[in-house]
Amino acid sequence: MSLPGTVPWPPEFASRYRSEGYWEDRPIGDYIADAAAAAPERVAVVTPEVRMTYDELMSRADAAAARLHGMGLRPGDRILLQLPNDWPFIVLTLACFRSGVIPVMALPAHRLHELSHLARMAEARAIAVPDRVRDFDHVELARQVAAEAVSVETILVSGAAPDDCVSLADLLAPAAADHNQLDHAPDPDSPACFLLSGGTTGLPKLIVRTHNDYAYNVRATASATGFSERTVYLSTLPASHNFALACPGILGALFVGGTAVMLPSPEPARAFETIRREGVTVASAVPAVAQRWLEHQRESGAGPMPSFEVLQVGGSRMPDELAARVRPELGATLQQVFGMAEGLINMTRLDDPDDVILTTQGRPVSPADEIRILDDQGGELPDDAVGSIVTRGPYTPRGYFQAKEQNARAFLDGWYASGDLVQRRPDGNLVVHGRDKDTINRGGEKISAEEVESFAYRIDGIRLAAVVGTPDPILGERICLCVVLRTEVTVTLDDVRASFARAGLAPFKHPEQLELLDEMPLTKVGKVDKAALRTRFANERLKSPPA
Ligand code: OOB
Repeated sequence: MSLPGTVPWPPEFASRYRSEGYWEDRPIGDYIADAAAAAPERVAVVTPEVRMTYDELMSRADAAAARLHGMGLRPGDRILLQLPNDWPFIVLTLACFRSGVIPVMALPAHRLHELSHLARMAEARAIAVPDRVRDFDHVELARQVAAEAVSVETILVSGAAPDDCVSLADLLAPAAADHNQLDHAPDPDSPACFLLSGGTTGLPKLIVRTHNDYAYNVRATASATGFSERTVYLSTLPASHNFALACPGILGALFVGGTAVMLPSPEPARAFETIRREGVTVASAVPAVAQRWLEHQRESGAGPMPSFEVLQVGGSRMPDELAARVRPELGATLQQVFGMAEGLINMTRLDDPDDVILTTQGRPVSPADEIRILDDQGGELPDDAVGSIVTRGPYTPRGYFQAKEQNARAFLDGWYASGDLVQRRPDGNLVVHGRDKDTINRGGEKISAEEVESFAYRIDGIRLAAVVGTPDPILGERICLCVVLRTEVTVTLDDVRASFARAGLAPFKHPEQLELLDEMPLTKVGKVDKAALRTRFANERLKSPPA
């Protein structure tokens, strides 16, 4: 039986995906257990402090799965997971996959507003956080979330756990000799995890990924990226993001018996030192990070990284000039990735000609991915025309969790409309030209304009607010808040940012540019003319450096 609030694939599609071998009817944990059985002593996970073998990884994850069960968490129950890039993220995620408990993949930067919304929407029974990150107290944050979301009964803490919380060090400890293992495996059609949508409307939505579909996502991308047991994958992007988790990412490395290396941030000196020391073969980055890495390599003159074979770049459009520098300056093959947490992943292939690798965002990883490029009226466009992409396939779910209304808008007869404006070349490769959704893509972080606007309206003195992305040389886009004030009040960018922080909105959503207008430009139908705002403020000086 499927979880209430989820949208299954229609039976004819499900049976085709099975018979054609995309869905193998195995829970995700089984793939990793196979890799562990084949080479128990091989290193599975590396962090700055820890090296963990496959044997230890499975022992900890299976013991934790049984302990989760012992705590009363049953298949289908949800845990809101906000853990930094460190080994507890992997062990707890795998324990969930083994037990059927569903991790909800929050980002480390999320704050009270986002986490309490996610906890309520997912009806999470537990929340997992680190004790502190830099000077921020995540335990206190988790307590506030638990106070706002009645379903949350347990706070799991990595690091120093106070008395009212459960220690992740205990929960994730290896099995004792007389340890009982769980005797049931989750249904492969049940949810493995909930990912977060970038969100075009005010509130982020939950994307249900089943064991069958997500395992295939991992296998298909691992094959397109040439993953094998000699792969050493470096994750510096948040592990809870689909790109770093499963495209092919950490799970890809663990499916094939390779090694997953994690760092808490993409800071270049440490990333390069790690690439050299651990013999990293593949890393992934958003364009803003790729640019920092290229600058660092130029400035430090640190020399070659012989093991480094592939740099995957995606999350936002990589400028062609940046793409052209990857191979000559870093010595790695560039793989462009145009993907989405909602499913469809496009990749350039490692042996593609330069023209494809440097100027396109690749093609679908599965022969069963279907794509249409539509005009404004919903008619299908021929190759080379730019239009809105819609897609369906064996790892693109048919709807968000408990979201009838949004599903009616985002899924057209089962086709997911991502809101991206795309051109399909006759050779099948896609070029992303922009988007027709009201979001800002700030260095790969997706921000809903509507959500930021709703927080601006909480500020006394702001009569009208509109949020647009304006060009930023590093991040691609930054957040520009355009407001019409009430008469005789002033509001500064600092006021806005302080108010957003007090309201508990994640820092990456705080405006970086404030424009005061006498009146809001409107389109002929009376909507805010965002295109006009974008053009008008595109060249304004940056009023505050990006955080
Ligand atoms: C990845 O996933 P999300 O869910 O954070 O964001 C998806 C959206 C896409 O709809 C598109 O607007 C944008 O991010 N995007 C790109 C892009 N890759 C993603 N826009 C232009 N060029 C690209 N290469 O961002 C994501 C998920 C899995 C793998 C890679 C990225």
